[in-house]
Amino acid sequence: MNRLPRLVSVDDIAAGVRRPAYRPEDHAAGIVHLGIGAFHRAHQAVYTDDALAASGGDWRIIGVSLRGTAAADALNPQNGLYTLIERGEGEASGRIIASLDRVIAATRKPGAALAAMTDPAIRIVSLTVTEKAYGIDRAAGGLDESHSAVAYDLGDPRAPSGVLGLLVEALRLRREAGTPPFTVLCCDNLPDNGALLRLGVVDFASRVDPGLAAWIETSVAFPATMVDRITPAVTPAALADTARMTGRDDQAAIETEVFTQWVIEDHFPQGRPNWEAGGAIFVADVAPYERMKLRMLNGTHSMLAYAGFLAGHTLVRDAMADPALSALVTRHLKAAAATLAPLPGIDLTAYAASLAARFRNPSIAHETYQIAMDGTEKLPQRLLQPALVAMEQRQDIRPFAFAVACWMRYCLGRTDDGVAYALRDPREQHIQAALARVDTRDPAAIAGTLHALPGVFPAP
Ligand code: CS2
Repeated sequence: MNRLPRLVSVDDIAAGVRRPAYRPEDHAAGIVHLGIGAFHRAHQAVYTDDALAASGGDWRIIGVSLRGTAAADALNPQNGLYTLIERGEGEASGRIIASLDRVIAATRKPGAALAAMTDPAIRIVSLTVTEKAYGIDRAAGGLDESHSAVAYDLGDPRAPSGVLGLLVEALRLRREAGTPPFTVLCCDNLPDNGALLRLGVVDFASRVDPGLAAWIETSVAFPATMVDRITPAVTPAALADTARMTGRDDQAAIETEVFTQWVIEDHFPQGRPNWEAGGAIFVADVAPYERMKLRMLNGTHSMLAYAGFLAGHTLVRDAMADPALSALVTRHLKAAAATLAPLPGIDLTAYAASLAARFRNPSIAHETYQIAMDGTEKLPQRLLQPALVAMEQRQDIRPFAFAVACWMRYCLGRTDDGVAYALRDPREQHIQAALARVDTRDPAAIAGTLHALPGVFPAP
């Protein structure tokens, strides 16, 4: 097949694909986003696209890749444009997103991320960098000095490359220049994500300059958010579909489900886009929504990912087609819901049913192996915290115990047929070394060893 021309302009798209209702070049950037992966492009960038169309403003996004260069190489030649494919029942729909201004590959251009973050035009720095990138010790409530990026940046705080180091240095430079601070918007699946990131940033700053730490505490806003949209890693098949749909070669296309949700604490001293236009909900306290999503969606997702992967299912939808696994999903959703306080206006039974339907979505190919990644970073908020609540409330904890047991079995790194796989967890080496010392046919020995991993399980 001849190569199609590359997507470079909102004007040359096939009919049937939705175009932005604004001219991208009319809007300057107001947001820097760290971690410009599939999820950001399927979620916050889409709300911003809706906000620009509805209310205008200088709110386009400068994306930053902290590790790779693939996003920059895919998006910059396309002027930041990409296709969003939404898949639900019926036909998939395509839409061009124009809220992204450009992408900085931080490893290629040291200093470029800081330059963008210190530009007075930037009023929000948002993040989707995954749980493991922060370097915050959640059990101790402060900096994790053993985290490689944290250790490195503490050694050379003026030339940072990690998340906390970049935020602190950018805020230091803004303070020095008399530029108002940006609002820091954490969009990762972490409990109390705003407060948690604030804790990490302030603790890092206190090692560099206590005056700066005090200024951050009083002057910088860290609103909490709950983000939700199931977005699988992009596949070559999705890119081929996009080409058929748009008539353009788009190397940055994203496919996602139709459902999307964003609940945000409304605390943006330097202003914000009109994200309500995309359906975002602003509330005073995000925590109950976040707990609901982490325990019901993400906790059940993790259980299904481990159990499904071990049972030989590559995709979530195939695992859901297995009656035994789907019964476990129903059981887990019910147990997780029972740990939550009632939320006005939310029917948890209906929410559970909608989650099961989303997991079953036949047009979304979400890999169990993708969700299984980084278990030590995910288990605490998804499974262990609700298990503690269930224990306190004298509810059945077996669904949580089962899910944790599946993770433990997964940690052995070998299927029942003896096929080895990589754990893909920041503590992978630690887990492997610890398990190498025990008899892996002895469940109590495995459980004891994994319980002893520092900072994962709550203290007895
Ligand atoms: C998933 C999430 O990969 C995972 O761990 O549970 O990415 C999930 O798909 C999203 O949080 C949905 O909003």
